[in-house]
Formats: sequence, structure tokens, C-alpha cells
Amino acid sequence: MLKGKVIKAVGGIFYLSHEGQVFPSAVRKKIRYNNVDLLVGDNVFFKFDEYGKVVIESAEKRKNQLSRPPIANIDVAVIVISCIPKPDFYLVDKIVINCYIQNIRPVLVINKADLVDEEFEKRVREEYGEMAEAVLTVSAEKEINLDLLKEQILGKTCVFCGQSAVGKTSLLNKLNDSDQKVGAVSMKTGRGKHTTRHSQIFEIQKDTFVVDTPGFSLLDLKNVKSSELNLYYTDMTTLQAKCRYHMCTHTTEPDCEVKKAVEEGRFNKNRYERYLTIYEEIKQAEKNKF
Ligand SMILES: Nc1nc2c(ncn2[C@@H]2O[C@H](COP(=O)(O)OP(=O)(O)OP(=O)(O)O)[C@@H](O)[C@H]2O)c(=O)[nH]1
Ligand SMILES: [Mg+2]
Ligand SMILES: [Zn+2]
Repeated sequence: MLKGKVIKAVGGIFYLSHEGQVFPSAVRKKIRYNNVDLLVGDNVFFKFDEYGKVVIESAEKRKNQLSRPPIANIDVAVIVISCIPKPDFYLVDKIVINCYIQNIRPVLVINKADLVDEEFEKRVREEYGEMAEAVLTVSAEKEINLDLLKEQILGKTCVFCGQSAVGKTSLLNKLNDSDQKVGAVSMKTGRGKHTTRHSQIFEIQKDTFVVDTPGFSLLDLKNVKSSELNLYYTDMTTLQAKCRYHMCTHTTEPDCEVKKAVEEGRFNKNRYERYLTIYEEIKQAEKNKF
């Protein structure tokens, strides 16, 4: 059996990447996982029938899946920020949390190194150095540190996210070694008249797949309980052992080591305040459910 990756799905036709070539294939029998259809990003086993047509036989178990855009088996989220436009760190935090939930490696990229000052870079490294797999300062335009970014995505399936105009598409164009142009996926939700079911990932180097998303994505925290939010802050879990309560949420409990660390400047205050905001937001949503 041969192995391929679904890189595009349009109207029931799945395009498989295999050994640097792309093969269209209709799915003969419905391959379903937890009642979900085959998705872009799925790794499948296939064979050629007697007419040379591709027949998908089965798919590997999914590591994870995103809903917007609908893509499976994401390894890395490249979260792009810059000083212009000014970053919304609260949204960045949400993406990082989502990465932990979905078992995706968050790589934080500060783009436009030519415009970024030391202060800005220092702040970002202070706030995310612990949580992100890597914090890189790069420039798409001036071609700075692009090799470092390449190292992070090589052989992986990656989603590029971050607010509009930070330079996601510019970076992808510079990283792209293939002759195919990387296009942004449509984020249409299907409510309108023109429901697009078209989604696609691009193989910019052998076995390196990327998806460019317009604006922010990876923001739905629908499966997180407020009481468990702190588990996704790796820098909090190391302090947890010293909190009085075993299940401390680090919000209103007495003798909380995280709060103490914030007061003593051992835990970043901005990050902690954003944690409280996200905590309250989830808490509110939990209340509204009942
Ligand atoms: N100064 C500077 N400008 C850059 C750099 N990289 C990209 N830009 C500019 O930033 C602007 C936005 O870049 P895009 O790549 O379109 O941004 P995007 O994140 O894809 O934006 P959306 O598609 O709207 O989400 C463009 O005008 C780029 O030329 C850089 O390293 N330095
Ligand atoms: Mg773009
Ligand atoms: Zn605590």
C-alpha cells in the first residue's frame, strides 16, 4: 500500500501528494473518523487500480484537526506578529492555549525585524519565551533569519496565523521553494450562498506543508474548562506545586504561588492579567450554559 497526504479537497475529489507528485482521487467508500469525512491534511493509504486510477483505502488516525480552516494533522502553528500592526497579545495567548490543547507546537515569529525595536523584542521574549517552542525575529522583506524559520517548519504541516498585515503571506512566499503559488484559504463559514468546501495545503518543500490563513484563526477555546485553563500555561504549572490548593486556579485562592510570583516579578504581570481575562471569559460562558 502506498502512502499519501490529502492536500486539496474540491467537490468530492481528493488530491494526494505522493513522492512529489499530485494524484486526484475519488473516494470509493466513505472513509470516516468519528463521523467526520476525510480532510485536507489526512494521511492516507492508497493503491492504483488496474486502470492506473488512485483508490484511497484507509486513513491514518488523526493527530488533531482544526475547524476554521478545516485541516487535519497540524504539527506547527507559526504565529506571526509585528510591531506594525500593533499586536493583540490576548489573541496570541488564545492561539498558544489552543496549540497546547491540540498538540500543536507554537512558534512565535516577530516579523518586520527592520522595524522592530529592542524594547518590543525584549517584551515578547519575556512574555512568550517560556511558552512558545521558539521565538524568532525575522524579516520577509529584508530576508533576515528565514533559515531559522525554515528549520522550525521543515518536514512539518504548518498553519501560518496572526492578524492581518503582519506578513504571513510575504513570509510564505519567501519560504516557498516550489513553483506553485501559496494562496490563502477561504474562511467562509458556509452560511452564505456560496458555500466553499475548498481547502488546500501547499507543499513548499518536500514533506513541508503549509496553510496560509487570512487574519486570525485557531481562536475557539470551546473545549476548555475554566478550572483547567492553567494547565495550558506551562510556566504556571511549574509554580503550582507551591500553591496551597492542589487544584488552584491562581485567581482568588489564598496562598497562591502564581499570584506571589506576579507580585515579586517572577511571573510576567501582563501575561497573568490576560490569563485572568481569558479565565473570566470562559467562566462566563460556562455560566451561560446553564
Ligand atoms: N517593513 C517590512 N514590511 C514587511 C515585511 N514583511 C512584510 N511586510 C509588508 O507587510 C504588509 C503585509 O504583508 P502580508 O504578507 O500581505 O500580510 P498578511 O499577514 O498575509 O496579511 P493578511 O493576508 O491580510 O492576513 C505588506 O505591505 C508587506 O510588504 C518586513 O519584513 N518588513
Ligand atoms: Mg495574507
Ligand atoms: Zn495558585
